[in-house]
Amino acid sequence: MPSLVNVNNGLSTVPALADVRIDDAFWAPRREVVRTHTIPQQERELRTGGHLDALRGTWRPGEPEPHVFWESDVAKWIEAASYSLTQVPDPELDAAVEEVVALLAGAQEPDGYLNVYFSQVRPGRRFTDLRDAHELYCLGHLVEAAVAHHEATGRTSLLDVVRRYVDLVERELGPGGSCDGGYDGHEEIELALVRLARATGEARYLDLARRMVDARGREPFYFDAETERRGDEGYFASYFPDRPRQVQRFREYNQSHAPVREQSDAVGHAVRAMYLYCAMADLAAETGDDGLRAACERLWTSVTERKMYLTGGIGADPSIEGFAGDHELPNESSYNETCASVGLVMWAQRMGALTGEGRYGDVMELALYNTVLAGASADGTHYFYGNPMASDGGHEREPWFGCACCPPNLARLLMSLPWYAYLVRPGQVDVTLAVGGSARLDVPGVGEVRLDVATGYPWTGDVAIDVTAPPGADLVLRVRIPGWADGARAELNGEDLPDDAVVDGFLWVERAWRAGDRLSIELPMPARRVWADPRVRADLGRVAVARGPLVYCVERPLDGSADAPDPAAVVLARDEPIGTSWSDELGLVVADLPVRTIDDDAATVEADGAAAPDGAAPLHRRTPPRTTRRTAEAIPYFAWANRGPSAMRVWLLDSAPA
Ligand code: FUB
Ligand code: ZN
Repeated sequence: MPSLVNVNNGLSTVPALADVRIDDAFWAPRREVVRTHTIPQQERELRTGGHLDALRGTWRPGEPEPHVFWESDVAKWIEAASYSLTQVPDPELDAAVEEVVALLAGAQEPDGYLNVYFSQVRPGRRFTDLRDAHELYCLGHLVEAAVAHHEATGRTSLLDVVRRYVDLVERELGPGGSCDGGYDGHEEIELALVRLARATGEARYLDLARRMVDARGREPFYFDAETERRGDEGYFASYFPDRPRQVQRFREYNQSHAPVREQSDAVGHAVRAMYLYCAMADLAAETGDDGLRAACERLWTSVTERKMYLTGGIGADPSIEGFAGDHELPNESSYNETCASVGLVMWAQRMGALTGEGRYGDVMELALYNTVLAGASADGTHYFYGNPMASDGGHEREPWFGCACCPPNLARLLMSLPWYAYLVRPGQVDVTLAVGGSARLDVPGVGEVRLDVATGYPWTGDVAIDVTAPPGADLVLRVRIPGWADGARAELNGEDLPDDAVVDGFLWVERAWRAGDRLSIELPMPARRVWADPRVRADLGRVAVARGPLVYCVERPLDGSADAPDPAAVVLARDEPIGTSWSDELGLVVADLPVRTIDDDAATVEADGAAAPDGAAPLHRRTPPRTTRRTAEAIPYFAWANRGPSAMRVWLLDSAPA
């Protein structure tokens, strides 16, 4: 059958990871922690937690079952490790990756099928529960891992495995196949197939991705048909007992409530949504599909203008790990899965590539520097699954989870950071994130361009870029100017650039670059107050603090190790300046907030002589609590919960002027 689409019509590409060096004071040490602590710790968890044993095929009835999507954890770890290997050679890690690849190859059935849960625990039931059982989701992660592994090592061992599996899936999803017209209940395979098409140049993978994207939500409804064929309620029946009665809610859960091109409201499980939207944006870029692009733009508005937390967290509703209604953004119960923000970063990058607009990079940066970074401890070995906006002390990061999707997702994102910093288009380079280091970029129509970037970001807003391009070649260099950066200034070789050089959120400089050319940008970074749309009921009367791309929070370690007020009792003064300073102890820029704290009961009651007859503090009283003027330290949100159990709040009480 002739292909419906061509590969590589997408006009933008990301750089090879090996061609970008990151050596700044912020990202370089954090990525080194991922390389030296996170990836090895996750390998240990995979070895001791059963993931690798399951691939050895030693499971016997009566033993604890392998998890239905363990392959995805293994795959994301291979992906992170492969990205790391492109940047720092590590024979030990390389050997571990090869061992795991060999285990995957050994677990593959002769016809290409690869999923140990169905091979061992439920033989004969493969592809009968696409809605719940995650087979194609796992395949998607395996495909991403295989492409990463191939690009890092040049080996095709894993790529060969996954291509055989994709061949099988292509047959089974096609006419007369066991799941003809199907698609997965957890999106991921679609974006992975686009990656596979780009890596191999084979358009049939794009066709398959588009078939699945377009089949989603159409009638006759695939998931009903497979439920009827299967004769039971599916793998997640016990988790969602209300599903038969709440048909619409559970169609929304996996975004199958309507054909994707007709969707406008971001609903359902947030990670599923992000991976679907990534695939839609990818397909729109590869094929020029305006219907998919328009849907992505509408969904973007829904997410970022009505359903996203200040920290770039998404998915307010824990019951579905997903979106709640418009402006429904509770603080204490906020879910904000780390994977969902990883997915948001991925989608934002794709939307920026598709449209060329800097506002997508603003959201990408927000999610990256706040929710995603908060997902791991400073030592890189403990993780948040959900990222609350407020806590009274009940949230601590854990070394691993029974459902361990987040830890390796975070690792693979941070190890592929260069893709989010640079984008190459014909005759043009976009710098979307200010990351110190250098990049060697092959720019169509220009040749090899080298950028050397020096910056103190995100602690300071200075960004200096030395540009080396082939003599005489015309190159457009675009640098994103974040929406928060009021008063940003830019100079080329010491000469001011005009304000109208900023278009679509990017500073544009087009010229035949000469040796020694330097572009210097200054992004003012005073601490700023932020208020929410009053329709966000949870934030009424509240204010938050941000500085540059970082959102701040007030934290009080419960062991009393810091002189910090109860974050719930902090009232931020409106009209006094917020100071900032570098803390050597924390290795962060902290904000010194002018606040009043609402004092504790005992002091108030005693001073007012308002105690109840038995001497206890009355529950309700006519005298207001006393307040004390003081300075409260706020730290970047990503850094909270690194000092033991702590109380924390992003949205503080606001002292509105009379
Ligand atoms: O279902 C696979 C992953 O596990 C999801 O993306 C996460 O939300 C977690 O449920
Ligand atoms: Zn997750």
